[in-house]
Amino acid sequence: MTIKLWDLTGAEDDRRFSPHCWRIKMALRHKGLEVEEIPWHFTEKEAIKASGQGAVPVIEDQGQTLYDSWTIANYLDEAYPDRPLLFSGEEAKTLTFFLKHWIERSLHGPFFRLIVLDIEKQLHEKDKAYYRSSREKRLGMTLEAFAGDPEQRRAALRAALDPLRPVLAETAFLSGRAPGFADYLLIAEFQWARAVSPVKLLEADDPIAAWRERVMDLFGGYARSAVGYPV
Ligand SMILES: N[C@@H](CCC(=O)N[C@@H](CS)C(=O)NCC(=O)O)C(=O)O
Repeated sequence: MTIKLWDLTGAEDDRRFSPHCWRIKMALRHKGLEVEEIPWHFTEKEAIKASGQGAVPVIEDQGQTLYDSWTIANYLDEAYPDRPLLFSGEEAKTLTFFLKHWIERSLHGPFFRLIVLDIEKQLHEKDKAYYRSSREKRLGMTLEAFAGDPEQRRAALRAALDPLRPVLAETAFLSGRAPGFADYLLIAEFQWARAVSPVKLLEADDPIAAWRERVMDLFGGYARSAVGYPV
């Protein structure tokens, strides 16, 4: 049975920029499950009300509605244990849980600062005022004040990414020899940026850039073929 996924989009239906949805889109390809990706805009809360909250990813599978990317990833391994696993075992799951929180607390902010204004430009007209007011309320300042100087922000992101470099200089994937959910957590941040912003995030000789190429090549170049700017 086809899994339904509500996936955030911009003015164009195929500009899919949600990092949390990218985690799940990669996870679904990893598991080889069939998916119908339904374009969704920030203000279309009604369409996902069965989930009892207002954020995506939301999936519908076998009569169940689920939300939250971590919950969904765990569900996919539990519901489809015979398909390739996203977590190779308890230890991998715990370390990946750490990575999720490190990404959310230490990386997501520097990415967001760099692309916060580019996101707004790509949104559907009906989402623009909601995006600005909800984010400015959360940040306690205007989007412009939060964005600050782009060169400084780029340097701050490159510095924030630093703990990944010694790891990715030695191993093909964050999950080891083969990719897993850890890799999808990280590629999701880069796919978010690439979908909305032309800014060059990494130098060509950065080990993270080589890893990004490898992950973008997975599943027949699925991530690479998404609408966005070249990296
Ligand atoms: N913890 C959630 C976060 C989901 C989330 O924040 N999704 C954003 C899109 S990336 C969203 O739908 N926001 C709705 C809104 O801002 O109204 C997860 O990992 O799934």
